[in-house]
Amino acid sequence: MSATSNTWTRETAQALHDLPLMDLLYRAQTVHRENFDPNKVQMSRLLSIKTGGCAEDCAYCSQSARNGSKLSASKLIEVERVLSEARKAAAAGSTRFCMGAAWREPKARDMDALVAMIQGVKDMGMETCMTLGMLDDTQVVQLRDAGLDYYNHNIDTSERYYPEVITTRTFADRIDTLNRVREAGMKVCSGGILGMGENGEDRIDMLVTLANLPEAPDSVPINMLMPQADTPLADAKPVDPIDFVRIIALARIMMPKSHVRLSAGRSDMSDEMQAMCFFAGANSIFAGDTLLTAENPEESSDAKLFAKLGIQPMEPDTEARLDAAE
Ligand code: SAM
Ligand code: DTB
Ligand code: SF4
Repeated sequence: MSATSNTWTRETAQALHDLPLMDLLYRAQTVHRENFDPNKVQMSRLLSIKTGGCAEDCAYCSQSARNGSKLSASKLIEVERVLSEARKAAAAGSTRFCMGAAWREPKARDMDALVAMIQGVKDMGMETCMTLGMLDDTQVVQLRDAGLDYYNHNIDTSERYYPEVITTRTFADRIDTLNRVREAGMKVCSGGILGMGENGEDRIDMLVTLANLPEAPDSVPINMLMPQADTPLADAKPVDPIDFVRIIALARIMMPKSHVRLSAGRSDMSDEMQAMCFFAGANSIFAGDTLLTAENPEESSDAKLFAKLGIQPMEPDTEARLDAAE
């Protein structure tokens, strides 16, 4: 479990963030080495198990029916198809399989298929993760009992900026789902997106909220907006790469025992930027050439990058942290 200090304020976080870059990176790398092997990066494979036609209005998302996106809505895909994709992911070195659905929340009629997917993937020896929208008290128990390891639900941005991005569910709704997941005993994966027009304080406040949860999330995805055609954020201004690296470093320092995931947007990042993110403490990625609907680097180009950097894929979670044997 990830410990949290519970006492981060915007001021203390901002002061770290504003350090000269070399000082910030040195501190982040020091914290990283105290908690993880710095040459190991965890690899997760994503699969969209239900694509498009989502009832929510997230301004960044290609899958929202309200964004007038041209993506047609699919049904929940067959369990067998999920398991065949999971087999390929395991063969390619992924140790976690993350299944995402474009839902506001799962329906009772979907639960049996979701349970079968979790059990089938676990039988292959991979960790399981799902991201299905909001969950109620019954659903968290059903997913936990099926053996779900992680639940991804992002806060996406600061509480202040959130209503500019999503109006169909609140920041508090998201925190409620995160609390339910944690209280049911599953690991929490929660982070956000940079590049949606938020300011520097919003980025810091997002990390303060995450770090001050009753327990810091086990996994913290930091996405760089991938602008999607037909969405309100299609023409958003790109994030400055050094600003992005600073947020990764700050996330590492504020949540020392969490996996910080360099998530969406890697296909628009240079090798050098990704290397700086790993140095700043990122130690998890999505592997495979598609995310949910958007592109991701080819496995072969990630393999080349890892070879150049001397990075190796991390074993499943239990062996990953330096304190795991304690
Ligand atoms: N429907 C579920 C939900 O929103 O909780 C699960 C899937 S949703 C696509 C998961 C996360 O992906 C979002 O919370 C957001 O942080 C990230 N994401 C979605 N579209 C993105 C984009 N265009 N660029 C970067 N990140 C994105
Ligand atoms: C997360 O934070 N990023 C992933 C995962 N959690 C589910 C999703 C990225 C989606 C990128 C846009 C797309 O593929 O449509
Ligand atoms: Fe739906 Fe998730 Fe996309 Fe929001 S981010 S529109 S909830 S699929």
